[in-house]
Amino acid sequence: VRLRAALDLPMTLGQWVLQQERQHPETADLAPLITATATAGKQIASLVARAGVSNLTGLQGSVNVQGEEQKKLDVLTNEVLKNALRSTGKLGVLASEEENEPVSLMEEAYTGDFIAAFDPLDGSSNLDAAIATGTIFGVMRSGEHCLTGPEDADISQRQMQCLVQTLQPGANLVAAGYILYSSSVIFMLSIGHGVQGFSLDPAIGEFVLTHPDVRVPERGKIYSFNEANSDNWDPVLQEYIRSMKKKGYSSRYIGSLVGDVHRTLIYGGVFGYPGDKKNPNGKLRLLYECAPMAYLMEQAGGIATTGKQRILDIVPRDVHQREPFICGSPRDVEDLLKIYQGSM
Ligand code: AHM
Ligand code: MG
Repeated sequence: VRLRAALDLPMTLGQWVLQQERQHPETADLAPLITATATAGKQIASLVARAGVSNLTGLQGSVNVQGEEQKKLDVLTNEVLKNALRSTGKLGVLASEEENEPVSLMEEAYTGDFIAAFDPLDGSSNLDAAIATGTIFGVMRSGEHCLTGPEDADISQRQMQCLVQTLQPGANLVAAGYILYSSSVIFMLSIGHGVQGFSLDPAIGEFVLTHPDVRVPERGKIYSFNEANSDNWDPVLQEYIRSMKKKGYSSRYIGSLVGDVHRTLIYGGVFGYPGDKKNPNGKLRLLYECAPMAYLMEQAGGIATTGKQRILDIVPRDVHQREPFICGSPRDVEDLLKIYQGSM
């Protein structure tokens, strides 16, 4: 009996990928990207865990295109993830929070039939206090022009086609996920057939399936907003939070999107970074923060909205575009949407 129990180990991510290839052959070509992301996740987890020891806390001394001071680990983790993904030969373009413009990989790609957008180390302002951080990513398919191009198109024309294709709505995602660096390292992933969660087993150095078929609870008991901004919120949101307090909800807010969304997926409730008078579009970036999280939330039975529009329907105009973002348990988010509809 003890032997059987010892052999009854959870499935590894590698085994799960092989299983998916059989069950959903149309997803088979995603396998190298998933494997590369998982490997980068393990490398980043190790860098984050050792940040204090290896003098990797603090600022790099540079500013990204959004005017944010880059941390040493923002820059390093961007390289780790970028190199892991480009080594698959599958990417035509990648877009990152830490890159001013999308990066074309057409010249070095083997097939180049995917586009990836990512935030390599989200919540990095929490890092020096050893608070949870995460990696967020989304993958889309690139169109034909990106691969072969019109016969007469030169490489620069094709590259331009590819770059434009970065601006696809979240509804076009074929895979999205996050890796949470916290008391455990958790890889949450969807390739369009629900959400699966894998935990890094330090004993074998592999992600193993610990959260099969994640479903967000229909309703939760937690709301998660940066309430310091509430004086500048619209009256609907202010009323919504007041009603939650009356219903006895608790408040939890880490200020690390991956941690806050992960808790919302597991325990239920609502998380939001809304627009306000000072920042009408909030803070979170559509392409590599809101859209992948919205994809996971919907795949787990939840809702993700700006309050007025489904996140996955928004067509980006810019790689670093921000959008108000509210997501979570269907009943909790519907309560907010009802107040918005009543106010129109
Ligand atoms: P970052 O990508 O520069 O780390 O910023 C995004 C982070 C999210 O993780 C989090 O939800 C949000 O910023 C918190 O912002 P605030 O400190 O304004 O509450
Ligand atoms: Mg971020």
